[in-house]
Amino acid sequence: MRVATHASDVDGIVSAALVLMKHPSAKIDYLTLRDLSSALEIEYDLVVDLPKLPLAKVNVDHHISNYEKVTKNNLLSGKDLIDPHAPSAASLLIKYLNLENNAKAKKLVELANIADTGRYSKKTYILDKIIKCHSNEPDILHKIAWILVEKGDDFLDDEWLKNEWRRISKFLDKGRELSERIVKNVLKKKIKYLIVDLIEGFPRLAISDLQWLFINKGGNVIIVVNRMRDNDPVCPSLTKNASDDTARISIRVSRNCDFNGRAFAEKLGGGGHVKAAGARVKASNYFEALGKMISELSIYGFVGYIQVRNKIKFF
Ligand SMILES: [Mn+2]
Repeated sequence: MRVATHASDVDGIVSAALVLMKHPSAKIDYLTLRDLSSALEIEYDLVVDLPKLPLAKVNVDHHISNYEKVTKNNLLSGKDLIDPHAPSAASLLIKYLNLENNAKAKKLVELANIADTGRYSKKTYILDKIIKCHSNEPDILHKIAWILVEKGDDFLDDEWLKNEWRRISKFLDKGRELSERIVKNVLKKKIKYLIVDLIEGFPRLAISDLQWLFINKGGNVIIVVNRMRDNDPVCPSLTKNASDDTARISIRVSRNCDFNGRAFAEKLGGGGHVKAAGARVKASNYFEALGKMISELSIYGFVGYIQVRNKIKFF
C-alpha cells in the first residue's frame, strides 16, 4: 500500500498514524505542496490532506480549493472522500479506515481538528512545532507518526519527543520575546495592518506565534515576509536549501476583519484560506510585491512596516 500525506502539519502526520494503525507496512510519502509536481506519475492507493493526484486511487481531503477543482473538472470518483466542511482530513480518514471505535485514533483526530480549525491546545501546539521543525525530514516524520500510533495523544510520554520539545521550546521563548517587543511598539501607534519583513535572526518556528500575538492583541491583518538567508540553528533542515531565492509571504487575518487573505494571496500567485494564506515570490520581485501589499492594505487603514535584523545569537 502506497500513501501520500501532507508533510508539514498535525493533520498530515495524524493521518499517517491512522494509516499505520490499519496498515503497518504501508509506504508513506510525506509531501509538501511543492513536492506534488514530482509525484504526478506515482500510483498512490491513498492521498490524504493533499490535492487529488492524477493516478491516486482514493483522495481523502478537506481543502476547499481541492474540492472546487475536483468538482469543476469532474475528477471525483465514487471512492474519494473530499468534504470542505470537515474540520480535518484525519476526521474523514478515521471513517474511511473504519477506526471510529478506536479510542486512540479518536483522540488523535481531535488533535488534528484543533490544529486545522485554528483553535489552541498545548498538546497540539507542541506537536505542530516539532512537526514543522522536521517538515523536510521524512524519516523523522515517520518516526513521529509511529510514536502517535503507540502513545496516542499521550505522545509526550515518549522520551525522544520530550527531549525535542525541551530543545525547541527555549528557542520559541526567544521568538516570543522578540514578538512581544514588535507587537507592543506597533499597537502603541494604533497600527492594525502590519507587514513584518524578516531579514535576519528571527526564529522561523516562531513566525506563526508572532502573527497569533498581533491578532490576539487587537491587530487586524499581519503579513510576515521571510527573506532570511541565515541558517536556522535549531531546525537546520528548514534552511538546507541555502540557494533558495524566494521570499515567503504569510498572511493572517483577525476574525472581525473582512480582508480576504486568500484572494490577496492569489494575486501574488499563492493561495490558502480566507483567514490564513500564503504565497512565495522571487526575492528579486519582492519590492514589487511589497508595493502591492501596501496599496491593498491601505484601503483598510494605516499600514505599518517593520524590518527585523536581529544580530543577537540565540545560543
Ligand atoms: Mn488538513
